[in-house]
Amino acid sequence: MAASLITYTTVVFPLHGGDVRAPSAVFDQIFEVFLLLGTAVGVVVVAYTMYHALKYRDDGGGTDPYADKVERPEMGEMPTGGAGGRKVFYSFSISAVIVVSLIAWTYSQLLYIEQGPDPAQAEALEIDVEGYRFGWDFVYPNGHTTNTLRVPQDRVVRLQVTSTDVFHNFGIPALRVKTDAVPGQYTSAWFTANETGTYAAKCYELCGSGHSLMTTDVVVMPQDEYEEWYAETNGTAASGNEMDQRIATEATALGGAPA
Ligand SMILES: [Cu+2]
Repeated sequence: MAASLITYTTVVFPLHGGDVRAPSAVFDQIFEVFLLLGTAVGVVVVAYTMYHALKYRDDGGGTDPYADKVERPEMGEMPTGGAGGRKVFYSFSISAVIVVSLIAWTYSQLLYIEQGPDPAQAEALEIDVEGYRFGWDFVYPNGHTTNTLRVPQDRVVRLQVTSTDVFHNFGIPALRVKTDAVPGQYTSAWFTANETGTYAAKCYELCGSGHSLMTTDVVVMPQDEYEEWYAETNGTAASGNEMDQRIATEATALGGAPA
C-alpha cells in the first residue's frame, strides 16, 4: 500500500519541488547571517570603545589615576603593552576566521544558486523567456506562448532567457530571480515558488522608451489548477487578449496606431 501510494504520488506529481530550497530562502538567509554578524561585531566594537572612553576619561582633576598602572606611550615611540602582541594576534585571527568562513559559506550558497538543485531530485519545468521592446514572451514545452508567466507552486522552474532585439534583463524580485536577456544567446535562471499568488516580473536593463512599462505578472498557481490550465493551452499562440496586447505594445513602440 505504502509503496503503491509512493508510486502513485510520483506518477501524478513527478516534478515536485516543494522540498527544494528556494533561491529566495537562500538569499534571505545570507542577508540574515550578514545582518546578525554585522550587528554583533558592531555591538562589541562600540561597547569596547565606550567602556574604555569612560574608564580612561579625563576626570578634570588634572591627575592621571592610572599613571602608575599603565605605561603611557610617549610621542614618537611605539606603544608598549598589549601583552606582547597577544591582543593583536587574537583580534587578527578571530577576524580572519570570521571573514574566511563567511566567504566560504556565502560562496557555497551562491554555487547552489548558480547550479540549481539536482535534476534527479526535482525535475524542472523548462520555460523559454524572450524579451523584446517592450515585453516578454514565455514559451512552454508544448509551444504555448504567453505574456503572463504561469507556474505551478512548489516546482522547480528553469528559465532559458534571451532577447529578440536589444539587451534586456529579466527579474522577479520577490522570487529572487534575475538574469540577462541577450540577443543571440541564452542565459539560465531558476526558482521555485512555495506560495501561490501574483508576483511582478520586470526589465532591469534600460532598453528604450518603454523600459519602465516592461512589467508583467508571474502567477503561481496550485499544481492541479496549473495542470488544468496547461492542458487547455493549444500549444501555439497566446490567448487572444494577450496577443492583442502584445501587438498593441509593439505598434505603439514603433510609433504607429495599434493594429
Ligand atoms: Cu527591457
